[in-house]
Amino acid sequence: NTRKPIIAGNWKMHKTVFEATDFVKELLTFDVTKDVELVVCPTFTSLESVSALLKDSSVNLGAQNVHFESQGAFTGEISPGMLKTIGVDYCIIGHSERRQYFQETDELVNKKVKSVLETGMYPIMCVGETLTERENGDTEKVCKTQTVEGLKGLTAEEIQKVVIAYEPVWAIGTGKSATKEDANETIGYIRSVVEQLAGAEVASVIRIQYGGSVKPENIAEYMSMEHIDGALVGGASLTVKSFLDLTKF
Ligand code: G2H
Repeated sequence: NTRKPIIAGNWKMHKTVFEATDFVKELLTFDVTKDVELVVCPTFTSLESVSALLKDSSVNLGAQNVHFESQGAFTGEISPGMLKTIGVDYCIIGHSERRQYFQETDELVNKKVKSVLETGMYPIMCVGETLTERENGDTEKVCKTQTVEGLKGLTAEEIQKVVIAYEPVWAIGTGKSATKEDANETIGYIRSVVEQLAGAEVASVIRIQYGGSVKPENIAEYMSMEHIDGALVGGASLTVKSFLDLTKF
């Protein structure tokens, strides 16, 4: 396929602005491959400083969350326009930690996805089943609902701009990763759901990542699979060496 792989580092609630800028300065001393799109997703407090450093590089910048309104009385929230203004390219939406600890619903995810696209950024929309759901045989049902509801009301042209991250919740930060076959099968299924929504053409170009305990030791396995277009990586994205090693597959 012709889809460009995308490796995104989700730093979660790690790194002060000093640690974040040190990381990026070190990262930029290396020749970063152009065959893989690299994205770093620091916390809000580091976005502007990191953005300034990444300005003339091929590495892209992502936020980990966003509000769907453009402005208003929403104490503590940050709008898509505020992110776009400081050079943010991507926004992770509906990560399972946000669904689990901050009660994010498919409806909210959908509002955020729409708002991010309207602002001219690209959503990285996360979907994935919990362990109980997997054990009940509901993996496809859950992924389908989250994909359909998350992309609701979008045109095919808009859907094409979305990156989907399939992250089985039981594999996140647990050291337990899905087998490459399981991940590929579910991602292939998600691609078929996209086809139902937006047609075969969009389904063939939309990028779908795998996420959940991806590390340099297993990245090549995932990347060898037909439907897997990259990875959303937490723990293994936190050091420059490990992050760069994720591009060697
Ligand atoms: C899944 C992933 C990053 P980790 O949350 O999105 O984290 O790679 O640490 O499992």
